[in-house]
Amino acid sequence: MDSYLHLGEPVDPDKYVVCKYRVTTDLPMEKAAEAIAAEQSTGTWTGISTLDNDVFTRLGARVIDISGDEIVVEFPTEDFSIEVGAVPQILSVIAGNLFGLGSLKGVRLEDVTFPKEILDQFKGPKFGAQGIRKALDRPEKPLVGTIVKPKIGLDPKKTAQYVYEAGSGGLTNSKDDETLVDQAFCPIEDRTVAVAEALDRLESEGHRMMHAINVSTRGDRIVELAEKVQSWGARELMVDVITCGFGAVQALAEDPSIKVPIHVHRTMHGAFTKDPLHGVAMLPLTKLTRMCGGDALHIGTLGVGKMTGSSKDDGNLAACLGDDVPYKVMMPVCSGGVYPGIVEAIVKKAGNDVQIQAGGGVAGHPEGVRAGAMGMSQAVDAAFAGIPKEEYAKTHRELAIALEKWGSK
Ligand code: RUB
Repeated sequence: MDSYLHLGEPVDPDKYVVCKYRVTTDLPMEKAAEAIAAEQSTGTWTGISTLDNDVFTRLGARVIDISGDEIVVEFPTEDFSIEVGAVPQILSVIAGNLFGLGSLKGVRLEDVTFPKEILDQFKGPKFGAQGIRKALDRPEKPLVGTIVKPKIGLDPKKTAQYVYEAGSGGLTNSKDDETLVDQAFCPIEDRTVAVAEALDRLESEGHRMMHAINVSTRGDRIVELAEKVQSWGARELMVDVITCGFGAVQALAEDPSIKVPIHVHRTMHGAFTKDPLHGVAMLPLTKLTRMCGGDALHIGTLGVGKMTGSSKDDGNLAACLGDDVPYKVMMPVCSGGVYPGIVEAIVKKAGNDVQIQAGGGVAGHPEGVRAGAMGMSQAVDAAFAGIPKEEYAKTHRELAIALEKWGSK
């Protein structure tokens, strides 16, 4: 039986799923790489009599590069299910048992690229960034939003009032937070109806806004819940993709009855994105979310907010916006410890194709939610116009107060 090592051989991006791993081990790197390739394709911890040469050659993974602690392993497309677009089996191959191999101290899936044959099995976003922009009538500027805070506790009426104040302060988006779905203190139907009324009121006053209602629930109920939430007036849905699964995003995105965008939160990602030497980087998660149809996805704050994980870009912006895949653009969402003083820094890194969101950075403004929203909206206007925030604050008091309270970067 030949080895899984094919070092130096050319990568064939049309016939293989190509993965980059970072490996920490006391083994020779060739041995560690072979252990990963074997475990994730045709091998196991010892030789087996039932593996013939033909199967090994056709289905065996191939280690094609080892550079320092990084290895590149390619998996034949035949190793993947012929179902139409199924992430679970893909993850079992590229991000499965390998993390538990005792011979390795750490393994991190840094990136994955899929051949056309697999990309074409997925439909991508139904609306995408442009669809969201069209619905908001905001063709160029960064979108600017808030997360209703406290993340749990407000009743439907107070939630709707928060949204109305935020929209009156100029925000384009608001959302439920990741832990709010259908609790007794804020039943999802009552919240959706009350928020829809607030959005209609804002529209009658000339302001377009979306609020994402969190429909994260069990897989066999999420479509039914989303259809109900949509019928109660929701203009956007939210799904916690890690806790619900990529299939949940895909089920909603591919369901013809769902006619509103899907905002994807990534809570729990930190369990495996945070450790630079073990787990899964955000980049593969971003690529899979776009494949499955997320219209907007949290990718962190590019190194300027509170959350770690994807503290710098790490290719996530390009994975949202790039035209190297056959899908609509997915709106990158920068959120987590955001306040007006760091909006300029985020726009400098992300450009204008971004949705910038602040929870505490709006609700914590000394003059309340509407002023907090105005501060964020003014910070985005300044960044979009290329005017330094300190200059803009001279004529925009809500921004000035926010800069005074939280400073800037
Ligand atoms: C941010 C918030 C979001 C975080 C999650 O609130 O509620 O859940 O964006 O972070 P605040 P990430 O603005 O008060 O920090 O997007 O990195 O998962």
